[in-house]
Amino acid sequence: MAETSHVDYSTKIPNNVGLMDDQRVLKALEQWHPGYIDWWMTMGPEGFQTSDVYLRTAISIDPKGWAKFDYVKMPEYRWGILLAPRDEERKVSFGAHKGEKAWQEVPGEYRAMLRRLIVVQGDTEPASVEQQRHLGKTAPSLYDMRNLFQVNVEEGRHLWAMVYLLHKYFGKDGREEAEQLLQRRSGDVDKPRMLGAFNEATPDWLSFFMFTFFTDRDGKMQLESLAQSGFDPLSRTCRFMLTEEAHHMFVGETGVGRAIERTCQAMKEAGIEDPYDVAAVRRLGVIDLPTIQKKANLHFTLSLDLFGSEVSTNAANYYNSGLKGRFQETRVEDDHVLTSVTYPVLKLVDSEIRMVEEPALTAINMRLRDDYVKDCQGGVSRWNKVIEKAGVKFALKLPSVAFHRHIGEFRNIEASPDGQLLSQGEWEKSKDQWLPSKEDGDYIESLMQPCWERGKFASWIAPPKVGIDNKPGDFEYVKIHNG
Ligand code: BYC
Ligand code: FE
Ligand code: FE
Repeated sequence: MAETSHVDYSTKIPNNVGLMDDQRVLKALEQWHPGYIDWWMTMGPEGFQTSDVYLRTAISIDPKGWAKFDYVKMPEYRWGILLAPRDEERKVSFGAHKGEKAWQEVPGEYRAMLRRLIVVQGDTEPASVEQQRHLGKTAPSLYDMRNLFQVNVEEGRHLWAMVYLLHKYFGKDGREEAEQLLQRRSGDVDKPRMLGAFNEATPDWLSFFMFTFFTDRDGKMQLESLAQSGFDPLSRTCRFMLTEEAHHMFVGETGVGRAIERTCQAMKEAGIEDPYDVAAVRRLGVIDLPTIQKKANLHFTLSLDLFGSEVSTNAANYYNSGLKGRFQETRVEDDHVLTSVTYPVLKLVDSEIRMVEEPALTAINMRLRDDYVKDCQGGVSRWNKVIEKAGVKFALKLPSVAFHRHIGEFRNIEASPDGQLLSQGEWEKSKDQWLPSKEDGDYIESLMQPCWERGKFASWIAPPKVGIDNKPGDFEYVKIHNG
């Protein structure tokens, strides 16, 4: 085993897993590589494949110095396989195998379940790149364009991370799954991506920022719970992915925050007090706050669906088998077996939304989703500080978890954002107040004018507080060439 913190750049695929000494896996990955590049060229960022982009590349797993910044053409990005360091003493920390040594090989009895988890995780990564591929053309600045591409190449690396596990630990069926990951397409009716939210469009930059805030945050929560896995290689790869994930959520939170800041500033300058005077605010070329709320409602609820059903035997099996834990499992104070405890779950009972105690094991998805909602709330509160500081009377709010759902307890009912059950007629009448309407979409689209001059930003978004890698405000984050 040549597993070190040193990253080997001598193979085509940078890695710290000793690929040079593992010819079988190296060969399999080298065979997969051209298909990946082909996918990247056809489904990756459209129109910028020859541009020089100021990107960070993971070159080490040292938390203090893991990345380096430089201009790279995206197809030449060094997508590598990087696992967090191995802890020889690591134990399974939950479920029926609690206390056993963490597994370095796939436990035979859990092989299918584990493969399924890895494939689902792997499927989301290229899906998001596909969803975002057309956004470069309408980037509101070179800074934002660079952040988009950074997120995209890292999602590409996350696909590599899962494909490595499939090739290394799952033999022939692993190779087949890895191939399928390059075949499915976001939004395709015949071969869609696996999870709902990853087949939705990301039509504009506000959606992109909402997606990286809400949906990449589901990514964070899922990776956190897979990082707890008793299957050590999965745990280690997820731990390293989480280092990158933080930037994706930063892009989302600051992106929405900067749109809010610009709107409030424009309202102040124009003397507009009423945030609900949408027509007046839109005349200023900024996005009115009620529309930002609607976009948040949409992306939050699509992301809630990614947690699966509130009560799920799949989730119970994943946990009990030691494959997928809870958020910060090792810091939770309980028995980590959960066979004799309950957890409160919001359910639909006799046409009412009620809190019901369910066996904690089957409520694992609900628990992770609760932790997710708390994490989202933190960001929403920070956005509200921006609004408050500007002196505008408006506050963003996360809608009820019963609102606009397609998976789980509330999939067959309609509810308002404050959790009132509605008839189909009432829903149809009101839904355009709560979710982006065609008209809202058209307005936002009209704002999506590219702004590619160094140091300049589109009308609807404020500049960031600091540059990437401490670069000055007019830094040329992307040298477009092919413009
Ligand atoms: N859409 O027991 P249930 C990320 C299926 S994001 C479609 O309720 P379970 C990223 C389910 O598969 C993180 N189908 O759910 C972010 C099952 O099907 P089968 C991705 C859905 O299994 C941004 C059936 O319904 N990682 O990394 O407990 C950019 C009943 O399932 C959906 C993971 O998700 C849905 N939303 O939980 C880039 C981690 N929900 O088996 C990247 C791995 C459920 O009956 N995945 N179904 O055919 C899992 O842990 C679980 O599979 C889920 C679902 C949490 C997704
Ligand atoms: Fe990812
Ligand atoms: Fe991400």
